[in-house]
Amino acid sequence: MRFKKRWSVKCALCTFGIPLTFWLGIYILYWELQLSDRPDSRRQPIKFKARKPFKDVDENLKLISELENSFFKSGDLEEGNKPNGKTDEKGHQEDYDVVKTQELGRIFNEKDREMRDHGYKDHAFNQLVSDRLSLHRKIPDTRNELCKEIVYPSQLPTASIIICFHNEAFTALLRTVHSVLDRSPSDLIYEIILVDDASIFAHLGKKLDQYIQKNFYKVKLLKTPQRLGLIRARIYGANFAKGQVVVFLDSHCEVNTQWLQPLLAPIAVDYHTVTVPIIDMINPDTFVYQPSPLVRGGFNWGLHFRWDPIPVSTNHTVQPIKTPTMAGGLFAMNKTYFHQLGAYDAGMNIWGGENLEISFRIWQCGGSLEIIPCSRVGHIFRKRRPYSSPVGEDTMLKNSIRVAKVWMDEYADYFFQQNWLAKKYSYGDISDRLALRQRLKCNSFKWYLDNIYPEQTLPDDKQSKHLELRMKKDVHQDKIVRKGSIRHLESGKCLQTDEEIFTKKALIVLAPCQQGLAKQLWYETDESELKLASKLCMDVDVGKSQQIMTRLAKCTGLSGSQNWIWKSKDTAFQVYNPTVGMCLCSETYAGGMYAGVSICGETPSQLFTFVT
Ligand code: UD2
Ligand code: MN
Repeated sequence: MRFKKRWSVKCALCTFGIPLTFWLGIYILYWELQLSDRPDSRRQPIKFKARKPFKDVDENLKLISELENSFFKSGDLEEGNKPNGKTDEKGHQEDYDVVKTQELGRIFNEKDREMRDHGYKDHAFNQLVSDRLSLHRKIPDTRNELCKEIVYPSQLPTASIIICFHNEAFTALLRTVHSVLDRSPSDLIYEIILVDDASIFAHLGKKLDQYIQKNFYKVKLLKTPQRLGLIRARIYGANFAKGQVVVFLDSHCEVNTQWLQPLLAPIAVDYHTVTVPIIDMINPDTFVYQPSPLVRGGFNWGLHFRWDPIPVSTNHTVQPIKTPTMAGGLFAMNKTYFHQLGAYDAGMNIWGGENLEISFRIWQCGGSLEIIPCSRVGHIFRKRRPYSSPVGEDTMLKNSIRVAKVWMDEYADYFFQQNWLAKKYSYGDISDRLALRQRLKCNSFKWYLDNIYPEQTLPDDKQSKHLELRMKKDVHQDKIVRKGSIRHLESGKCLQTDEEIFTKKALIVLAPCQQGLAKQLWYETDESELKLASKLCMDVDVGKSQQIMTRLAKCTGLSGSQNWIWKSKDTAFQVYNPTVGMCLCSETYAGGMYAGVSICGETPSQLFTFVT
């Protein structure tokens, strides 16, 4: 018996064990080879370790490989979820229509929701929508009709387009590049220089290299040796430029029809002219493209850039408009002049202040800065910056001190009076910049205020406070479409604020309906906002948690998280929010009933009626 048992064990080992070990070995070998062969291999991100300036290396690498694994699948639309517009061969939406674009953020499942939240964390805009849009999508031509009649000279200087980026979303970056190639005469584009400012995301590694190699021949990709910040990264890029004009763009733009010729033409006439397009708004939540009004650049004494109305005397719709300052991201300048004028202040770190510095310098040292109404470029305006300074420095403050000390003479005092922190903040050595100012024999700041920005008021000027207030005042006037209460069909309750009607951030709850109660009186505007008592708007916190609550917030007047689109569902309506891509619903929490949002579906908790 014992003998038999031992034999049967041996037999089993021979028959199953040995072949099993053999095949297991082959299998492991196969996968090893596969992995090292694959361009997106999980080993790939390790390459990025060497140039990573962050402390939490392992945390980041983990995140990178997670992202890498889910990347590209994110924007892919499953059968049945395809956008209802014209799509390219990959199913990404190509044509433009506000309603269709708003649909692109729709969340179909948990994976979508995760992707969207990841995108917000990394980029502060809705990456899910960006990934679902074609890289060649159409955008509305927002120019004044008169612009279309202008004929530009056939001989214009060539441009080097310089786009710096740090951790940009793959599709937003490539859409910027494609829009330039799609909407510029090719003989005017000498090259496009992409400057990768020490990005750590895997999709900006081999995947980007390969995409560039396969799809472009005028695009050069440079990598900064370490994180330089946007100011030094631009200098770095400009040093490689070979075109006659350098044109800077942020890495999340879409240039509009015939954007380049109007920027180059004034430079061809006088190379001291620096030109800026009108910056249209790409909504960070929905990617809806909205035209910007005609305004020009100014600043306040805290040295923050602001938009100013255009003085009536110079109210052009087509002609260039002289502007005291520029927003910073998008402009064109003769390359030699850019260097002659001192490029940028290389002592400035990461972000902020360089736009006022170059504006003051252009004007004070003999140049001219103009907004070109016939050139329009869309830019994703984010509500926050998704990156920080590696050493935690307040770079805006540091850079602004350098601006004040170098260019503003006695007027610098106004800045320091407003900014007590600035008095003690370390700002580095400015001797080179002071020498530059001497060498170029630049005018005083008083000259600049008197001649270029006479509209500017001083802080101790009574009129100034009045003007600031006027500028802050919401110029956006809505049309009310209907007013009444919003009734939840399932519970029969009505939406109302949890607190007073003027209390910001108050949660929206479901309470017994009471006719005429101000807390339940909603005004729907022609921009699809829901204003309570005509003051605050129903809004949602996006990308923060699983359970998203609705709250009251200051009306922004922009399409986005405050948009509520009523979609008929036989007996009642679903109320769709294009920013979160989900529908208004009732949520029960700690015994109370709240208004939240959830994935749109056939559920009675999402049905509402507007009772006028
Ligand atoms: C605005 C400008 C921006 C710049 C900034 C002030 C527009 C449309 N944008 O802020 O160009 O003038 O004001 O400094 O006028 N980047 C790097 N390295 C970094 C940080 C950022 O390359 O360390 C890139 C970034 O990926 C982007 C560009 O610099 O392409 C501008 O940064 P932003 O988009 O965060 O700045 P924005 O638009 O808030
Ligand atoms: Mn930007």
